[in-house]
Amino acid sequence: LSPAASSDGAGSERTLAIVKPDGVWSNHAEEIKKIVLASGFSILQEKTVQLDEESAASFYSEHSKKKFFRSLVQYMISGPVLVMVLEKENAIADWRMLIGPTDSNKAKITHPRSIRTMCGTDAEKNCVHGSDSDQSAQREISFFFSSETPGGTVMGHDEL
Ligand code: IDP
Repeated sequence: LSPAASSDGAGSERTLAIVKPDGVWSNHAEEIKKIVLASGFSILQEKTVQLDEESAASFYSEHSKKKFFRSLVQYMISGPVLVMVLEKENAIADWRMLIGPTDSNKAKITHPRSIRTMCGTDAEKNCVHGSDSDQSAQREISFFFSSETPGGTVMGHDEL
């Protein structure tokens, strides 16, 4: 397994999924993993991590100029997150489709069966993350899995 590669070149693709702190606290992680597996994804790697401020800010650095950035970082460090590398054909788009739109309140209207409808609260506390492109997937998988998580504490590690 090469964690930096999001595709093995044989039609299957990798993406990074995160159950964010609100999803972990509300006990949705196991249910989300069942949905992942029932939807045909393989979970290649997974771990539970308590991010610190610096690493959460680095993960979301593309949003550093946004008004919601500080709040987003505080949200992401408010508790442990479950990070998973998912693999299947078309994994990036299919996982984004399963989680639904960014704003959980919009998801409730437009994507009633999405994961963000199930466990998200609003535009910030939306329960789950999914890489938005092949480039993001490669960066995000490397961020969490190519070495020790920068500035975070690994609470559980389960390499499948
Ligand atoms: P995505 O997670 O659906 O790809 P992005 O636009 O990349 O959405 O935003 C990253 C994260 O920042 C979101 O998942 C959400 O937690 C938070 N966020 C995005 N837009 C807003 C907003 O308008 N207000 C508060 N938080 C937001």
